[in-house]
Amino acid sequence: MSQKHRNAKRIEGLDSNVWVEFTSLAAEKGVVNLGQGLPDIAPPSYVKDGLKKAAGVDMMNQYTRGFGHPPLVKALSQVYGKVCGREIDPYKEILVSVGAYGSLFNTIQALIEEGDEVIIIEPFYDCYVPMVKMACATPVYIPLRNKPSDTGGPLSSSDWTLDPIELASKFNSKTKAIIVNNPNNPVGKVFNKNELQVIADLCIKHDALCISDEVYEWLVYTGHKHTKIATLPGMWDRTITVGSAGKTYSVTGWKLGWSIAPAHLTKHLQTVNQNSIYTCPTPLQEALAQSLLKDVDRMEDPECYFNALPRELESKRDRMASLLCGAGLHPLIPEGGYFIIADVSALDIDLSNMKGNEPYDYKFVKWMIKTKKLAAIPITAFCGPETKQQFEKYIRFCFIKQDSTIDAAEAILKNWNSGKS
Ligand code: IK2
Repeated sequence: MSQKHRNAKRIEGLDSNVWVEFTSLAAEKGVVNLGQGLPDIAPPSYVKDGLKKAAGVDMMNQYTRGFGHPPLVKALSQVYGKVCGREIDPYKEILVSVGAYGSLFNTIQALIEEGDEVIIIEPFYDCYVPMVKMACATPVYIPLRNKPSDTGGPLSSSDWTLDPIELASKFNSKTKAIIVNNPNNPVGKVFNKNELQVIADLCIKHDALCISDEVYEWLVYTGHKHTKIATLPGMWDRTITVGSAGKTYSVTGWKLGWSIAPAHLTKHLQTVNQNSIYTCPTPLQEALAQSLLKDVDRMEDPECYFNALPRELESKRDRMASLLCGAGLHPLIPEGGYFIIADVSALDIDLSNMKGNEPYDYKFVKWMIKTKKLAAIPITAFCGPETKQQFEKYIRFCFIKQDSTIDAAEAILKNWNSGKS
């Protein structure tokens, strides 16, 4: 092959992708898909109607401001001004991009470079590592560590914690940033204020940035509270907070995301955005703006979607947990997000005859799709090379699904040991 046809070095080794691989396996006929984080519940009607209305206005079908449609950045500044208890400049401190992916990409391309180290907490949302590598920087991993259950009952994601001494040992003069995903995908951990304070203190001590991926910020279950790390003392100036319309309103196909950060950081993100995607679809941004404006005035109301969705999902979470327990899998009850991970080791399925040098969870999910017609996602897709063994007994199920989809999963899980499924 001609040397000129070779890939650029910065994408070397980044060709495999869990979504590409498992989404196509899960698409096989008859498979119940609890894999990718894709809601099959209906989005709120005012959100869908807003899009119809926006597309009906001629000028809404043309380009809008590159850094974010003005009504949308203004609506975001109102929502997050309330949440953060400070004024947020819609034009200088907010940037709209193509999903949270686009916002993370802008952030990492704009602020991370060769020689930098970026601390990533395992298990992590999978795109962080390739994005850091495409910026020619080095990911430095730290795993959440779990304590065994005293009771033999289900563990909570709050039992998975960072060791503060281990975390401190990862920071040094090359540390440019830490990426925090709160609530975490795939574990569902909601970092409490004390845990965030430990991270914040280290960021301040080492003058590091914090990239806080908060796409599941509204999805927090009873007894837990989401805290924005940007609101801790000394953190606003060094934090880029990332959000997603897809996750906020169950419209993942809209692919609109945003970053919120002080002006001195946002201006660098804007440089990447204007030279890569330039702008996002106007009708979607207009519809999102109108939806946020509807909700900003009723954020305390239980019927506001920000409160109604977690309520609806909490019962789905509990149902999934009990179905998994019934089939002999050991779930970790998530405090937030819409995924539940489960330890499959007690099932003792021998997969040594399966070809390929893959971790156990990859083989298990492939076996489960083929023989049980149930799709999930292997957790080692969310880990660095050193911790694959620690996490290969876990797989992740998505529970933002209609009751009928969960009924279909129930039928499979209830027949798990009968050979009927
Ligand atoms: N950050 C996190 C933590 C995410 O979970 C996602 C979306 N993930 O959904 C796929 C899955 O886990 O099954 C993103 C960022 C990207 O969000 P967006 O769709 O807004 O780009």
